[in-house]
Amino acid sequence: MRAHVEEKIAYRTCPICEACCGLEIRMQGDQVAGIRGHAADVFSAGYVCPKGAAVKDLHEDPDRLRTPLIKRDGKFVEASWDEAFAEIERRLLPIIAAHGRDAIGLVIGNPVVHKMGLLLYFPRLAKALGSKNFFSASTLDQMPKQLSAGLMFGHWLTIPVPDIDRSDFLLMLGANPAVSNGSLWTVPDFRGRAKAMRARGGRLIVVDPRRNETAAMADQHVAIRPGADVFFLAALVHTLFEEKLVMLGRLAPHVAGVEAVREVVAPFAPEQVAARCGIDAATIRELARSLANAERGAVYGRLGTCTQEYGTLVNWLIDVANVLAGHLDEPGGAMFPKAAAFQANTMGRPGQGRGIATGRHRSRVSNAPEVFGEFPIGCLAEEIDIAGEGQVRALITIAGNPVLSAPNGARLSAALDQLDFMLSLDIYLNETSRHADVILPGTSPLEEAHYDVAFPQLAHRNYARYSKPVVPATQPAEWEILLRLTAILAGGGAKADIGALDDEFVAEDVGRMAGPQAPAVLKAVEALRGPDRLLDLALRGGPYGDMFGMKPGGLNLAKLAATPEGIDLGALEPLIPEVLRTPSGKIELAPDMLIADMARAAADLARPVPDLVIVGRRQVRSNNSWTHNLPILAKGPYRCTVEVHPRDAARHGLKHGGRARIVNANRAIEAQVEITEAMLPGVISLPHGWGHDLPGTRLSVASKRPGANLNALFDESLRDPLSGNAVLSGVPVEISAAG
Ligand SMILES: Nc1nc2c(c(=O)[nH]1)N[C@H]1C(S)=C(S)[C@@H](COP(=O)(O)OP(=O)(O)OC[C@H]3O[C@@H](n4cnc5c(=O)[nH]c(N)nc54)[C@H](O)[C@@H]3O)O[C@H]1N2
Ligand SMILES: Nc1nc2c(c(=O)[nH]1)N[C@H]1C(S)=C(S)[C@@H](COP(=O)(O)OP(=O)(O)OC[C@H]3O[C@@H](n4cnc5c(=O)[nH]c(N)nc54)[C@H](O)[C@@H]3O)O[C@H]1N2
Ligand code: SF4
Ligand SMILES: [Mo]
Repeated sequence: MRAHVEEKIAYRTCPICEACCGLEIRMQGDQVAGIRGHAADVFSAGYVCPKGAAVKDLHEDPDRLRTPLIKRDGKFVEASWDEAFAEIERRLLPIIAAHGRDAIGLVIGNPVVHKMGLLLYFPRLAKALGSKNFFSASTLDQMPKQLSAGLMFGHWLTIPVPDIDRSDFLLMLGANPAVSNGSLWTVPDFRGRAKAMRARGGRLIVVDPRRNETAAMADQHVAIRPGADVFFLAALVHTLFEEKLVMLGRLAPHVAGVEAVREVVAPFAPEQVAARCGIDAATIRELARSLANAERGAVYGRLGTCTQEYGTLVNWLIDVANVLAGHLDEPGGAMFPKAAAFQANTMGRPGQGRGIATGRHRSRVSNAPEVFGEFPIGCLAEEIDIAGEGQVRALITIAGNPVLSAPNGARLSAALDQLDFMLSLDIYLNETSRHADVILPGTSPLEEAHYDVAFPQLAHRNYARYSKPVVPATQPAEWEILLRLTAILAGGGAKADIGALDDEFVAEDVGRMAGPQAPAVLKAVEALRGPDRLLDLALRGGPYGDMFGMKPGGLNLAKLAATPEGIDLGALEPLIPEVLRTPSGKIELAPDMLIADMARAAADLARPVPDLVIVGRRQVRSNNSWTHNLPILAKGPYRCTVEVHPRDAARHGLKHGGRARIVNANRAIEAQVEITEAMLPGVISLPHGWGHDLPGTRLSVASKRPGANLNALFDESLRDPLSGNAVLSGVPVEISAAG
């Protein structure tokens, strides 16, 4: 007879992508019986994708690490937490003593932003480490947008997002939210919202070299040559000026640099760029007119606009177009969220700030400028494998898999093997962590509380939501692991009292922020520890907060925790000028760095179009490099296919379902061919994050269908020089039938 197990329902924000859907989790005792969308969730209203349900598989995955591993004589052996921390201290500190702090590199991966404990505590570790060799997935992803937004609006995270529910015109470049569910734009159920917009008579236009799933549901697909967005947008902005469509409206007194923009786009008439873009001039002009004439519209660009040589320029021109067409900070246009907690643009003096700077220090080998405190991740391998003063000799990775997710993993793999010591905080023994000397297991997302620290700053509607842990902890929380590492790096030792260290840090933070009120503020949160305490502080002192009792009815953690469906904080509202943090207090439409970089683009306009280039794509049942081990997502049709237009297939002798060899200089991979009209001729597409056939991993499901690693084709030194972002798109390749 089976013992009676109690059923209960728990709620947890999905930890996988930026849509941040609310999950409803049916529990039988400590077992997950099923997961679906939380219908009463104020933000996602029951929407989920197949990855949400896969959180069950993630929680249960037998390959997910549950004990620390230490490599002894080339083999991983299980170790206790005490042994693992002692080993880290024993190995790491002598390297710092002999070679200084820059000898330790730090790599932060994408899942960090989806876990409250990791996101709030890695900065403490980074600070204690004090190394300039800091790298993250940001330079494989969104750094160009952060840089352009930082220069224009004064803060790295003051990024406008389309107010889709009130919009009637959306021009989208290099994004596929119908599959990705949105990025730098937290918008659960994009499809539903886009359909509603179209039903209202609105127009969705997708500019992309692939007729992607979003283009397939759009009013218009404009097929652009990869990497030509800078020319397309310069021509669009040119047209706004030429046809007298510029309307600054309410923003006029808050915008600087309009004339400089007019001058710099002058050479880019639509007729001049049409050939390079593969888009005729009439279409560009029509889009400019439609954008300007739209009552409520926005231009939005995402990953495909960042992973190219002119990423920062493209992302800047997107917002230039929003400003000039009168859509920035207008309802139904591109607006700024106002997050309930943790956001610098709701702190300090409204309307003015220090702005941002880059290049405060440079990387040792390539002299790449620091951007937002980071070096380009493309520089990681050379910082390790090129000997010399200041070389990286040890590495800490936190939820990152750069061997697959960054270009030229082969060089990086070889470099990782040369390290004196490597530590990974990860849930898997995978392509990157296999190189570590110590792996500390991350937690199942169901074991820890959660608040979306980053995404409300990018959400199409203001909201706040908190999830309690769903199951009891079976190991130290990730924030505790990070604090212990912080203690080790700060010299406090592996056995430090991390509770006391946490108290010290919080007292310091509060002292800085609350001045004479600090003791009362600390008293107000004295019952809390860890991320919860930081969250309560941030909520209560934030723009909707209860001000520690001074504003009764305001937000605090207790109130949020009692509301698992979340609290809706309303539609986005105009925030200019208060959101600005530029030194001038204006929107800087023409930052010097960007105006100067336009010369690089201009010189490139006549470059001949390569015969064949490759771009990436995302798929509903896959998330970057780490969900291929989850059975529910791994099943079904084979996915790591190279999409090829029929014309290219014919000219290269490729057969549907056959194998192709894809070559870039001396790098080659093989992939299964999928012939489709979705591709622009001359462009092929392969998803990234695959290539699970490397030895020494523990990914029993993923390794059965390893797929090909797109990034193995790419040169790690190719990047947008301003932001340091890797070029992962539009790279020339050759293709042929494989034997
Ligand atoms: N060619 C090409 N390359 C790309 C992209 C592309 O479009 N094309 N996209 C880029 C983008 S946008 C991104 S964000 C990067 C992502 O690149 P990475 O930041 O390297 O992220 P992932 O590949 O998702 O790997 C995540 C790692 O975190 C681990 N992990 C997962 N969950 C947890 C957890 O809860 N705790 C801990 N401690 N670890 C966890 C996983 O096991 C894995 O090792 O890839 C980039 N690479
Ligand atoms: N299912 C799923 N969802 C995800 C992820 C995932 O791996 N799987 N990853 C998450 C992450 S980390 C991120 S950052 C987001 C990214 O989410 P999105 O920004 O929506 O990125 P993608 O879906 O990769 O779509 C990028 C598009 O850019 C196009 N493109 C490529 N090169 C160019 C170019 O030069 N110009 C133009 N105009 N277009 C180009 C590609 O064809 C593709 O359609 O997705 C997140 N959501
Ligand atoms: S769209 Fe899917 S993966 Fe993304 S948060 Fe929602 S359920 Fe999770
Ligand atoms: Mo990303």
